[in-house]
Amino acid sequence: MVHYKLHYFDLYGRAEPIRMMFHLAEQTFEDRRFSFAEWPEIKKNETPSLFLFGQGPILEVDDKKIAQSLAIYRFVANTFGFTGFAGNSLMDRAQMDMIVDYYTDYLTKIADWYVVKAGYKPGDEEELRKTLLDPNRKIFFENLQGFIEKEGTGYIVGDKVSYADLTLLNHIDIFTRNYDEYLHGYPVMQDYVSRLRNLPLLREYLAERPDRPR
Ligand SMILES: N[C@@H](CCC(=O)N[C@@H](CS)C(=O)NCC(=O)O)C(=O)O
Repeated sequence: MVHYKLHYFDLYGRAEPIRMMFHLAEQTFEDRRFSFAEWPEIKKNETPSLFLFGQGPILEVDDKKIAQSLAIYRFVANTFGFTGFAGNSLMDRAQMDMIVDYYTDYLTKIADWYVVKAGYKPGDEEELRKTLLDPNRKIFFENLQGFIEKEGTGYIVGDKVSYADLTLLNHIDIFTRNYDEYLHGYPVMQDYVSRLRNLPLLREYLAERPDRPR
């Protein structure tokens, strides 16, 4: 049996969609979590033997290691079928990759707000929210709402929960913990997220997982 071990901070962050997929696939895995305080020592001792590029997450699959969260998402998605049922096409996969790549562009644009909000850097959070986050959020959510409505299945692509849905869900989950009006004014996003949260195995996981701010 294949042994999976995930190494990451004790946060949702970039690792949570991986944890969600393992849970939805009912696949056991080792979930090694460490604190910010422990990280410098771990990084010094385990780079590059484990942390190939000196960062997490890392997924160990037996004796192989995968770095880069999106590469891990795609590997786990392809392994467990979260890219859709067997009949789904390479085009569906490209659409999922497109959505996730678009999401990472958005994250890059609004990162200055998030680092201030999360307390990683000093700055005027309210000002950054008004001038940076809100206008970019509007474009991002209006585009996503268009995709969700056009697809008409409750999922962003196809007719089955995919790694793209879980990436968006995790992002929205983290951001609403930091900005409780994050989805206000975006009813299609609200419905979409609440449907995802209520998928049977996911609802159970979300209720039982450790509660983390980020
Ligand atoms: N592009 C990488 C970015 C990885 C990354 O920035 N990891 C952060 C945590 S979210 C990290 O390990 N930071 C600690 C460090 O750089 O020393 C990915 O998607 O995995």
